[in-house]
Amino acid sequence: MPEPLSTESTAFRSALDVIRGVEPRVADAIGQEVEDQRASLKLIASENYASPAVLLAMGNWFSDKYAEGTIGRRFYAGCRNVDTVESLAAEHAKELFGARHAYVQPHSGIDANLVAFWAVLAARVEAPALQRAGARQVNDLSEKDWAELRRELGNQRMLGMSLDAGGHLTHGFRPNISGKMFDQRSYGTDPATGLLDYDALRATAREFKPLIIVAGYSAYPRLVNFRIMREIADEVGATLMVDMAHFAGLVAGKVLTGDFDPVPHAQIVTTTTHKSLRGPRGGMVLCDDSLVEQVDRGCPMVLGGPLPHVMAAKAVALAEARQPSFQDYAQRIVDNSRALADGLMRRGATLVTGGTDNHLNLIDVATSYGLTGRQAESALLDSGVVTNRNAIPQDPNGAWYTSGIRIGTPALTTRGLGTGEMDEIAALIDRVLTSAEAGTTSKGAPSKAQHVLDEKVADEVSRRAAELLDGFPLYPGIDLS
Ligand code: DSN
Repeated sequence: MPEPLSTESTAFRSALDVIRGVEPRVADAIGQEVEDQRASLKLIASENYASPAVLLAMGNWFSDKYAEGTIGRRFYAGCRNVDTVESLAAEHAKELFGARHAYVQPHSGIDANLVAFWAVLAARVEAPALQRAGARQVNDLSEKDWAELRRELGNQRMLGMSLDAGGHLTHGFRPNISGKMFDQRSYGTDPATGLLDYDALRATAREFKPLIIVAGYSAYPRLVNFRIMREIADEVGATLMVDMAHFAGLVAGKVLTGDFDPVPHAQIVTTTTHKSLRGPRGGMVLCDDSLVEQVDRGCPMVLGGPLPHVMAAKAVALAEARQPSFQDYAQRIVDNSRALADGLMRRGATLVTGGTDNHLNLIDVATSYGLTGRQAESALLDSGVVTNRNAIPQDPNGAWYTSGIRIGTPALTTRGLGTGEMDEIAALIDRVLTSAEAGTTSKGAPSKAQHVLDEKVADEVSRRAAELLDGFPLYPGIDLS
């Protein structure tokens, strides 16, 4: 007798059947996506696999509801069920992170950062201006006072981690809206060690006197001491904002505690919910008591209508992250990351900072293998290993071609791979990158984009990667065939 189908298989099969009845190509693409993910050795540091419960919480009638405003104070009627899921998500977030306040509406990391920037501007620039003018709100200001306030809002300074040291575009860089809003200056890492240079940061902060210091990164493989960051911020009168999008799962899982947990130290903390935290695609803001009112104005200040179906999924994911097993997961992410670092370095690779303390590694592929990041990324992809290129400090190849490959362990750790498999993955990466060579353009000139890789190597590594993955099936309880 055939085995009965699991509840999860039945749920996803039925959902796909319903979709197939309207637009079969969408159902096919969804089915193909899970097949592709199952077949991919995913080392992208910002990706993960959400649980079936998180995925299912997103596909429902909450998607139909407008709910601008906050819990119990909406611009639309009929929001009691949205209030329920938003309150649950916020309560779980507060408990999980020990935060005074949680705002779970942001749709993404950039949205969460915009909410945070405008909250700080509202508290520190707008509120004093209103008080000086004896006005309760901006509509009460004279044209002259309003023009003056707008000038002041646009004339503030931000200090953020430089992009090539691992910072993020949304931390005040010109191509992003944050760079157009703020006069930004960057802090970097010590060229000798690759580690954050707090003394240099302090000196820059004293001289530049920013309104906001942003800490947090998307490609720095070490810990940040948030106690020192807060000391520096306090000394120069800045608000400390931490973007923990990459490492929120390590904070939730109590791997990052004390000086390395941003929540007790920063006035405001932003995150995405879909990276190491393993929730649905979305964002979140945590803050202390000083910014609650301003953070809660995120929608409609800078956010479009909240996505209640995603807030429902955030509540489920945050409930999962409060389980003891999540702490074990978070520790395994870091153990795996260290094992990958050791395996690569033992085979001769140079890693930025000489290793890792978190979920990611940054391989200097120019020094190690004579390749650009772009060439290394493509050679690895040819061999079934999915990574992304990333700039390294003082990158000679710039932000497009880069000299680095960023690799992260949250996704493969969710799949169950452990330190033994990481050593084998290090061997596969090293095999590909020692075999790959820089290619040439169609006119025979040296190219930073093209690479040459023996097909036999690509096939051999792809085969071994597939065998490795076969031992750790993704969503083993779900059969769509
Ligand atoms: N896209 C995220 C990352 O890969 O780090 C950040 O924007």
